[in-house]
Amino acid sequence: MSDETADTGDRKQQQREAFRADDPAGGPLTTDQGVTVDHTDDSLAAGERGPTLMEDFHFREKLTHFDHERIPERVVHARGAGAYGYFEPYESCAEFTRAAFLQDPTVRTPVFVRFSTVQGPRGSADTVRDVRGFATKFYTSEGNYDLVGNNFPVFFIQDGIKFPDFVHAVKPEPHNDIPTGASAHDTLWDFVSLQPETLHAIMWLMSDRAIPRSYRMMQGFGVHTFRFVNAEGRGTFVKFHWKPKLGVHSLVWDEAQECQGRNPDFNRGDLWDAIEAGEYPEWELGVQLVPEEDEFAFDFDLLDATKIIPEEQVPVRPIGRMVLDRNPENFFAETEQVAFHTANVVPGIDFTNDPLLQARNFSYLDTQLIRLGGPNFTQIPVNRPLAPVRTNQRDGYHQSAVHKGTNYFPNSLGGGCPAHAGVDGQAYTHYAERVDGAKIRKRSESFKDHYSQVALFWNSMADWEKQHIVAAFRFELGKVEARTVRARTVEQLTKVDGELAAEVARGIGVPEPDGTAPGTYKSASPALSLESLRGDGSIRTRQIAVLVADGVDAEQVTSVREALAAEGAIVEALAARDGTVQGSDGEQYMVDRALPTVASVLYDAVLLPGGPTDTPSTAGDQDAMRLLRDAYRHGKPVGAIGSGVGIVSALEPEGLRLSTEFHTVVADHGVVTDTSPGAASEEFLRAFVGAIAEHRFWQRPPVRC
Ligand code: HDE
Repeated sequence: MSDETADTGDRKQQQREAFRADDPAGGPLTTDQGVTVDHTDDSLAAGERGPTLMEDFHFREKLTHFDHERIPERVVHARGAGAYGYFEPYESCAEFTRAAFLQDPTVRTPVFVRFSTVQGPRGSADTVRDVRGFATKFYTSEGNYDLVGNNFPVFFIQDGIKFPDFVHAVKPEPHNDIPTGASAHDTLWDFVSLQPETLHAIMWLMSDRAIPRSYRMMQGFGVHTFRFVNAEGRGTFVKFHWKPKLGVHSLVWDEAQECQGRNPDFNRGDLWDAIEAGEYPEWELGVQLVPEEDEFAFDFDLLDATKIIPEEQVPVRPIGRMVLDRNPENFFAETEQVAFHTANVVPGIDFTNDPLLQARNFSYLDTQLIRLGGPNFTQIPVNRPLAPVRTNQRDGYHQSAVHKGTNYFPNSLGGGCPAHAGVDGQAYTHYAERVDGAKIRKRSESFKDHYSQVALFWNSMADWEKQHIVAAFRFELGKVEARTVRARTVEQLTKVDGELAAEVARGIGVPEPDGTAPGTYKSASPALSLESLRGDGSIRTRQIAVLVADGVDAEQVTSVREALAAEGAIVEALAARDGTVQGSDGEQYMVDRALPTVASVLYDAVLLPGGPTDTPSTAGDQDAMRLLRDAYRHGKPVGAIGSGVGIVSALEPEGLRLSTEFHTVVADHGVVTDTSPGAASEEFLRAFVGAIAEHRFWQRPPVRC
């Protein structure tokens, strides 16, 4: 029904050719020394069946280089995907910060963003239950600024000294290196049950935020309270928020698990394909600003990274937008070697005494020295600032600059260069915060409330979100072998909300706690619910499966396809076999994919077209019917036209009740039917597009979560 698949193949080939054309030399294969090689398929040997010779420098060089191709993966956030783009502010933020890239709406600052999962190794699947990293490098005119955030606004611990403990607990267990990319195991929950400061982030981890539909559809947060500093030296506390234009959407857990097998590259492929297709993902950068004098105006500590500032208390103020419009050309060179660091700041952005942030300011440089093999990783193109770099740092592994002149300061022999910036306001000056105190190892009393905001999050969830959270707790704790750990976690949950604790306990075979009364903490923040983050109602880049078979009304399919494509959706015709199907008009129509190669979890919605008289043979295809059933169970929109409506009735054992009302077009819990034959009506298309924009229909019985 289309020749898009062929187009994709051609596009990839064109890309390869373009990369080749980039090589100015063209020319034949050489060694690393530039010596031309005429033969790379057989090693140099003493006779046809003889031993390989040491003097085969080409063979030795080739294998040696191969043996050294890998560098240590990141200890956390090992698996990721990156893209280039730009950031532009909406207006000058000079009132709060002197950062140059936040002053002028006509100035675009290039960025590189890397999204990641945390627990799994480089080769793990994308759709695991996990936090997602959201790290942005701004190549500003004043040097590189890195905003190294996550898609949760809170972290699991308050002080960085606990990071190795937390990461050891969540990573695979040391004796057997199991599980990969999963948190459902004893050591994590042992740690959680003993360390209640983890609970707030754990609630986010149990929520649908931990299984995003797409990197393009998740929020990002700077997590810590940072400090803006303006030209007069006045500081303002700031929290950073990224909000996706496409809205925040998630998978359901059952689907996420299947997707790990069907397409382990689900999220990275989605980002890559969208950018290749010119559907550039976009986020709005927002800030919550708190004047210095209000530092103690909250019932939590601004320096505590396990707390949010509720948006109802301090609204998020949009200050700019970021667009990602270019894929990297080489994953290793760019995405693997990019080195983010929380201490990469520019004038106008400063730190606070958040003990988690302070620890990060040590850790990132340290980790890069081991990963990238020495101190010169800032010379790697993806890490190199666009701003001029003039230092007296010299030599070291992988030095690629040829430095000239003096290498110390002060000097007279080098003309005093590079000189200090002087007092013209260009240089980075640390915010002169007054600090005094005794040297102690002690957590501040103001960090001690570990429950109120966990309850705030729980109270803010819609009913379906609460059901998903309970199901996630049951899944995770149900995999914990140690019953004492299960019970201790439930005990912790009783301090958040009695009903939550009881619901979890019921599913995992531990005694229900006494006192199942609703929690002590009553407040809610509607901004935390996915209900309030649906986006702009567009269906751009949503993947729609159209199930076709011989006898299908091809004209109808073409008209729906065109209508959905006009809304920006990506439509694929799926049939039992690749190749063509015979339309009701007797013509052959191309299909995009064979059903055995795909699955419902790879699509956002399903459409069943009809035939002019009979139900097309889709109904007899097991793969097609499975795809339809899975889509329905996962709450996805289902559309059916004409005799396609008959096929949808196969969902009745799943709980579907097709309406008996006498209306041609009926939309019921995301099942949109049009019983009239022929081209799809405007009314049907409107209702189907609306259902796709809604994303999922949680009230539909029973959505598997
Ligand atoms: Fe990280 N973190 N982190 N982290 N983190 C790393 O740096 C660390 C924390 C985050 O795509 C490492 O280059 C400590 C919070 C992202 O390359 C390492 C602590 C947040 C990425 C490190 C934290 C993050 C990292 C591993 C507690 C959200 C991936 C490789 C004090 C605000 C960046 C590397 C990329 C990576 C240390 C806590 C986000 C080991 C010690 C909180 C997105 O340095």
